[in-house]
Amino acid sequence: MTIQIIKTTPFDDQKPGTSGLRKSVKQFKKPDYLQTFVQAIFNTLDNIGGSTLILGGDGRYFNREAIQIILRMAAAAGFGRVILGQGGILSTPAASNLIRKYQAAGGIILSASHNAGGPEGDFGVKFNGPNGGPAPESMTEAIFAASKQIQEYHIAPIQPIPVDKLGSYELAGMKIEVIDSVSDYLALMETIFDFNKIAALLQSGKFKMRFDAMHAVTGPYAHRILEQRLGAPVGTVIHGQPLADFGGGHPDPNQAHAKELMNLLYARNSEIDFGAASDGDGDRNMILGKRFFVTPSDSLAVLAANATLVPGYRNGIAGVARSMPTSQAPDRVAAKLGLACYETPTGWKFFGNLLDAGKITLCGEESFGIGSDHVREKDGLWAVLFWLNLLAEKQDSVENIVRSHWAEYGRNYYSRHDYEEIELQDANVLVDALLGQLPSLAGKQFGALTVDKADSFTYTDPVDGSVSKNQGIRILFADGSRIIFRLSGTGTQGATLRVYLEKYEPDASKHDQDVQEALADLLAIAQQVARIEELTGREAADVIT
Ligand code: VG1
Ligand code: CO
Repeated sequence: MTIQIIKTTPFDDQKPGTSGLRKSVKQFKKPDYLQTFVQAIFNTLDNIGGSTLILGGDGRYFNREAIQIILRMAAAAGFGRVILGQGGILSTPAASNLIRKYQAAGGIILSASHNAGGPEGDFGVKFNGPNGGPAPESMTEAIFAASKQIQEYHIAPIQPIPVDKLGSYELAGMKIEVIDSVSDYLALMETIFDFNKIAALLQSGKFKMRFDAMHAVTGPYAHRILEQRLGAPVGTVIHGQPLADFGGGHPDPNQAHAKELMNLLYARNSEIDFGAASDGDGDRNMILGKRFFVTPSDSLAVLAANATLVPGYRNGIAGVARSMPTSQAPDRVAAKLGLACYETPTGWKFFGNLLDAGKITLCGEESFGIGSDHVREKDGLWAVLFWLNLLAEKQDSVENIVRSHWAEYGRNYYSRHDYEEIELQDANVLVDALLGQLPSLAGKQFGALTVDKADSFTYTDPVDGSVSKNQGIRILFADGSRIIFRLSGTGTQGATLRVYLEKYEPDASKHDQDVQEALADLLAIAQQVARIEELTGREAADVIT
């Protein structure tokens, strides 16, 4: 079959952000837009000939069309085989697992994660390398450079592949295997967790949970694993059917967007003991106890402190890592257990080297993402199973487990305030003004707080020595409190300013404060120093997590 060579002109906006290329569906549907980016990925790969590519997405609008296009381009590029999730569905962690398991050259995951979907929503393309993890910065930069020089792309003629039917197909000499999206992932989870203990808990009749799949990719995974394999009652999984527009919602598992789940757990007479949710592509998680919210930073700390209760980590963990804006709760656990603790920039791609080198076993981000060395992505359902395994072992409530953690390690009050869709220009002025102030901030007094250090975070990768600059502005106080400012790298409209607030409280008699009240003085300092209202017109954040 002849491969078509299509002449094209490059786009100038295909720079991958924190997690792949994310744009509106409208942008992705522009003629040759997707094709140009996919060709740019292929052009930066060596040794494609005969190798395997993993392909799937979170099922959002445009997923199916994009898959047919990418299959034709993969055949033209010379891949020997594509392994495709049935119906074009693969969660991000499941794709990461398949890349590793089948020794693929890499994978393409179609998702804009927690961003809204549908014709008016967003679409995204991520490339993961042979270790199963997001392409490192050196590679995303090479892809961007290639995208600006594309003059043509290569594509096999149209030959629709029946992606809903399991089986093997052929396209222009390339093999396509449509596989069950869940089986390999479920098999991996069975090697890590004590499924018998979790099943006993879920079937005991004394413990009720709800998992909110938010009409995104984890629906099929959660139905299979929680209800069918572990025997949780039918109805445990809510919003379990993936929809192209996620039912109109933001598939973002936080207190603001998982409203229905929050209401179930916070009802005065709630009978639900454990609540969890995941995002569009299945890599994020939110953990709730009865009328109790676990911050992702605390969740990482609790899992690290209790890891040896889980079969997969019985022999202990090598170390932990957290993204810079994530609270320092995990650091305290690492210190006590004598483990190394690394601080990386935001985005999972920075954990890959540490995991590959065996320097860490667990890692996570404040943005509802936690994971381990079992794959090279954060993993929502893995985190939920981890918590279930702990609950089954400890026979205690989520709230008690977290409160006794605080009693032992102290509590890191933590919150993130997002100012969404502000004018790009305003955001840049604000950041420049902040950068300009940094040299004069050290030693400055704000009420009871003294600034110890203020800088723009630079990360030097301890494995390959690569340096990433400008990864967030930090104001560090003498008592360990922190204010961090960052601009989001996943949005598609204007700019989103993220303000991260953290305050450490060792005194157990003060662990019952309202989080926002505990952080009110820090918020006031953040607003004042960054002149947020003056420069953006915003009095308060749009989303607080
Ligand atoms: C956000 C989060 C970051 C996360 C990224 C991708 O990035 O803050 O921690 O790694 O999303 O997550 P940003 O640049 O908007 O702050 V996902 O679930 O969208 O792959
Ligand atoms: Co995600």
